[in-house]
Amino acid sequence: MSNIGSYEKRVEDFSWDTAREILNWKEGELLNIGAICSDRICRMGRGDKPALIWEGFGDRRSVYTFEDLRAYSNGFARFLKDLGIQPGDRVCIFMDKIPSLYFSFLGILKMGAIAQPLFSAFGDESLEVRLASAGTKAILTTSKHVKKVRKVRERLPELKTVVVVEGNPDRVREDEVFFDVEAGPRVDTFEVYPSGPETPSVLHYTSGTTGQPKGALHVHNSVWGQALTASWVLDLRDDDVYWCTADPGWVTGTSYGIIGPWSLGITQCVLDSGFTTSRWYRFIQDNRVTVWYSAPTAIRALMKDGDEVVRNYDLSSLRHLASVGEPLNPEAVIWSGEVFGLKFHDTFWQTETGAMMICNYPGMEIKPGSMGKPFPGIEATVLDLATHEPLQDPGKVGLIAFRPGWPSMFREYWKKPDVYRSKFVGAPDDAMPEELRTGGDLWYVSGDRASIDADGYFWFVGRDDDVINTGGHLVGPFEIESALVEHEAIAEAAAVGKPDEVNMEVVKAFVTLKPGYEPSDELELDIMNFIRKRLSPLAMPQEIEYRDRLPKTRSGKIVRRYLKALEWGEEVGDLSTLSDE
Ligand code: 6R9
Repeated sequence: MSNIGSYEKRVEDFSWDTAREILNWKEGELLNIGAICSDRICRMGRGDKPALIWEGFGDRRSVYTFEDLRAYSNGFARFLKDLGIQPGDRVCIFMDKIPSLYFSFLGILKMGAIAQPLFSAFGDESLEVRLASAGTKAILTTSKHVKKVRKVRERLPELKTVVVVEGNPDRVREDEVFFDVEAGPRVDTFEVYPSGPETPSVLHYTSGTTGQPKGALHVHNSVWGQALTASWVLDLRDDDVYWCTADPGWVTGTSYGIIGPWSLGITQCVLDSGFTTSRWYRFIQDNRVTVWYSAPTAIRALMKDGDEVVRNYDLSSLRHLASVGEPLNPEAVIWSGEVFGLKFHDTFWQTETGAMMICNYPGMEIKPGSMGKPFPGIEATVLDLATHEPLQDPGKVGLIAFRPGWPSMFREYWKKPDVYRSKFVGAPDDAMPEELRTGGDLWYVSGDRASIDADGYFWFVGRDDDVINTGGHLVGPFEIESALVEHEAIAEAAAVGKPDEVNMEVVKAFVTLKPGYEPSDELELDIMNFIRKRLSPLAMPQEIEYRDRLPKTRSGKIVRRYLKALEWGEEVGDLSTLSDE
């Protein structure tokens, strides 16, 4: 029997109190994610249980118990407090998936600051934009990545402290601090910050179509959504060994690579080495992984390497598989059923939603290609593209929307109240704050299109904007275009997603050159590297097309929509009619 049991019954009887019951959490108890994921598990007598099984490149392997997690997160909390970090300050975590990432994440929350995880493959420009926006006070990084911080530090007056948590202490500069939590004395007691449900916890940057990335701010109350979905969708149980393949630089890696599983006291494992099919299968085999949460791009890459290699490993420990981040194609669901004897269960959610929203549940029939049904307690619909009225007819395509008020909903875009407001429709502006808590008549509009079939299953259609989804990672075209026009040869640029067999989409750039520059393969490589270093390997265009001019609206805005339609072989319409709508 799965944790969820009957989906219909859970929908009928739903209350978020069930999350508190599962954790045995009583009203009046401390609500701090850092403590809930470590101290609380120890207090319940499970301190000796492995919390983190970590493997890196080569043969590096460590196992940490919940007691270790408690002591090392205390270590970070105490250290940051002694440095003068205040509750509410933003503390960035900029490192690979090393154990200190996990310890410091909980430590930051324990001392009341806001954790701002950033993907370690980000280049200096991606880093700078996000640190400047958040007014980040301190950054935790490693010798491997500190160079990128040094490059931008003088342009970030609010960034007071740079901490190197792993690497060579002798190479740390005078204006930086070295802190190796495992080398120091164990910190057995730390007075955890008395956060409440609405105390900010995590700040995740996510890309939109226009402007630079926005910081989605979450609060400690999110834990109820993350814990309950981890229990009912991932079906996590006490004796599981769980593997979430996502990096905590992205929301899946925090909501389901830290908070959800550890709030339930589940053992999880982390693989901090690049992707190869054999390494992944060996990791599952050696650690006897039972529940595996991954992404369509990874599944397609495994598929490409064939069925033969699967038979070289003993993957019989696996009992439940789930996926997130991009449309999960029916072939991948069917393939996994054949080779693993288990179907991947698709889940749909966003940085903004903080937890799973539309899912396939253990025990419910999977329709391959469908994202499943709304999580119990979540009111979901599709809205008419023009009128924003909920659509009644099955199969009609509209905008996926959710009734506000679920515990893990983002509470703001950092310092961008107008953009936040613009994500909600259905009520006058002044009704906003109160309605956000109660739901009222408001809908949160996700920015994705879908239809709902007669059985209530949701079918993903596509994004409603120009954001590029490459291998489950969102990249904003504006950020890429801004970086492109900083290249000496480029006059104008447009970035769009182009279809890709494994990654679903990859970035393609259309550029016009400044006088005196000629298109060449060499220039193309130079531009690609320029973006890879400044932004990230994900944002790097896989193809650059030189053009004499770019399609524009009458007022001179570049029309990405047109270029994208060309790439996808869709109807492009008559350019002369383009207006500024
Ligand atoms: C958790 C996460 C969110 C966007 C979302 C949508 C796409 C996520 C999906 C999916 C189709 C799924 N997306 N899950 N598309 N099927 N099951 O990925 O958060 O990085 O904010 O991305 O990803 O476009 O709006 P985030």
